[in-house]
Amino acid sequence: MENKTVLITGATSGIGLATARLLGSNGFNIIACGRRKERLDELKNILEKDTRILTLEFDVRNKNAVNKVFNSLPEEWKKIDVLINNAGNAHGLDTIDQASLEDWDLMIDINVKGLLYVSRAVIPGMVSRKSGHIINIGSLAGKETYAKGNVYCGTKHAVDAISSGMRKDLLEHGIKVSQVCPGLVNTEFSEVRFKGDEKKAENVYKGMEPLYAEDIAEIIEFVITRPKHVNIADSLILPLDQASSTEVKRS
Ligand code: NDP
Ligand code: 8X3
Repeated sequence: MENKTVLITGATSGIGLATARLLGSNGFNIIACGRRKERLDELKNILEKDTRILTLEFDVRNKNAVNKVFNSLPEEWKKIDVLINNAGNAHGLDTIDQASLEDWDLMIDINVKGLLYVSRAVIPGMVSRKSGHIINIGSLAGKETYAKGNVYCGTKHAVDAISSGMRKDLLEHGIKVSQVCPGLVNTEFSEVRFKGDEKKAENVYKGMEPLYAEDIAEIIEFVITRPKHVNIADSLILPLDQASSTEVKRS
């Protein structure tokens, strides 16, 4: 049987990188996306020993760039079987009266509009083939809110609603839509949120064992490899040390 082609946004670090490495080493064809070219090149060097890999360098916020990239995909890469909408970050952790408008723009533009631009470019091909699988990376922050998480939580609640709406729109076309929602995962996420402040980033995971990117990659692989009639519509994955956004057991 022909190997499936999986497109992963945000494949240069954290959950996206671990997923590309796991799926690539298990024979899936990989389209790895991100802005950091050197990291995409590095991933390509590693994975091309095991599988076929195409790297695409673009910013998901740039509607024109997204359209250009997808309109000029090489013929043999046009059939995308699985889309993993993973690119995203939190920017800042501030109260609603003090947060920066730039941070809000970044989160809304990347986590919501970027996900939509890529989806809109990929889904019509799935519709015409009457098959495909979209996996949106949501968050515990899309199921509840926490102080100072205002707009990040808002974007992840939007991913939750968009995932559910997508599933309804794509039902008649035989396309699966799944959402994978992690709690605390130790990636570059907190470094990005705190704009490179390593001390603040480390404190997020202090005295507790968070999830690792590889844990979520394994869940994503499980979601993708279910039988044709089974769709894992939603999933919430927490570390043992976390019960909610605000209830974390620390030593
Ligand atoms: P990382 O910071 O490690 O990875 C983020 C990825 O997103 C990078 O590959 C980055 O690539 C990409 N990205 C960011 N901005 C853009 C952009 N404008 N255009 C294209 N790509 C972009 O974080 P995680 O792996 O933790 O995050 C992945 C997803 O998981 C996110 O959606 C996040 O919200 C979600 N999540 C994370 C949790 C956590 O605790 N870590 C928990 C729950 C959900 P590059 O910079 O090269 O463009
Ligand atoms: C990332 C997890 O709790 O930092 O989505 O918002 S959290």
